[in-house]
Amino acid sequence: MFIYAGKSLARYGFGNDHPLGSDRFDTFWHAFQQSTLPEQCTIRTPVQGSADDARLFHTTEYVERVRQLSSQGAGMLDADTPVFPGIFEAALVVVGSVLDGAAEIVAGNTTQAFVPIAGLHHASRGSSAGFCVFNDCAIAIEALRQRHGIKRILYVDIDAHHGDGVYYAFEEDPDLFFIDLHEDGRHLFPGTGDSNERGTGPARGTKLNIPLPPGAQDREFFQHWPAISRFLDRIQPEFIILQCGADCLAGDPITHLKLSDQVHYQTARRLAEYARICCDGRLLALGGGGYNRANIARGWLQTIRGLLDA
Ligand code: ZLS
Ligand code: ZN
Repeated sequence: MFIYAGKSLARYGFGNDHPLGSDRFDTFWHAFQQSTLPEQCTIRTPVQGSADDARLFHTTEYVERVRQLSSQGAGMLDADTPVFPGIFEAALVVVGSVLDGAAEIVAGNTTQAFVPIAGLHHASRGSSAGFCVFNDCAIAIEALRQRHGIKRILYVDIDAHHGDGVYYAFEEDPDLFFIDLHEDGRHLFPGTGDSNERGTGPARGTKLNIPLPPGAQDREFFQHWPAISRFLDRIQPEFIILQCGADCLAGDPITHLKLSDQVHYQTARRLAEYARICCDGRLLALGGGGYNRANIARGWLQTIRGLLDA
């Protein structure tokens, strides 16, 4: 398994007074190095993507707006996403690393890759949202199609927040299979992801939105797995993307789910076992949210363990 790690990835953060602070990568990296996982992983240097990479999904106007604000070094992209000097380059490192991971998997140099900090699932084609400048998940989907000829992709998201940027971009796309377990939108951003949102037109039935009530525990999470297994049984993806946000764990300061890191371990392990059957094990994992420092380390490390144990 490839793990993307290095100072350039750590630059994607909004400082100490913001939930998505600049210390999240270091928290992960410290815990990773204290564990026995490095023996089983290959560390890869983060790669800075290009504006063209971002434009696989985003509009030229939006990419140029981010570049412009970044060089000004201040302002707001949206109410949750402040600008800092170099934010354009920092966001492109996330994108480039995710695209490198996808390309390495497709090339057969590894079957699995993990990119911490990535999984910025709220940005839409023309705008940022909720701490997310470029939607690396959606960019990876477009790259797999446009550059690697891979059409049928499964996207799974266990971040506490609904992956609206991915869902709405591919709502009508019958070849993008989507499973998203999240805290329901009554008290949580972005407010979407109702269970009746199952894809539209030719894509009806290709998406599974599973809202969980505030305070939900592991039992409620695993209760949905028989339905998830039935869904997996009838699709045949060629590639799997897992957004494994750690903000669904008990103790997160901005969400209300009370899950344990067993959800990360089990989700990763089951999907990696499924990947071996349907797509030669090809799975790209993206870190996602997580705002309690101990939880980031636990959720992401358990994801890596689950992937390796499969
Ligand atoms: O999924 O809840 C909101 C939107 C608001 C409340 C906050 N104000 C600032 C804007 C309007 C309704 N936004 C969420 C976004 C959560 C994004 C999650 C990303 C991901 O995990 C993937 C990486 C939100 N929750 C908490 C905050 N924003 C928030 C709390 C505290 C602060 C400080 C810094 C910034 C402004 C004041 C901020 C945001
Ligand atoms: Zn989140």
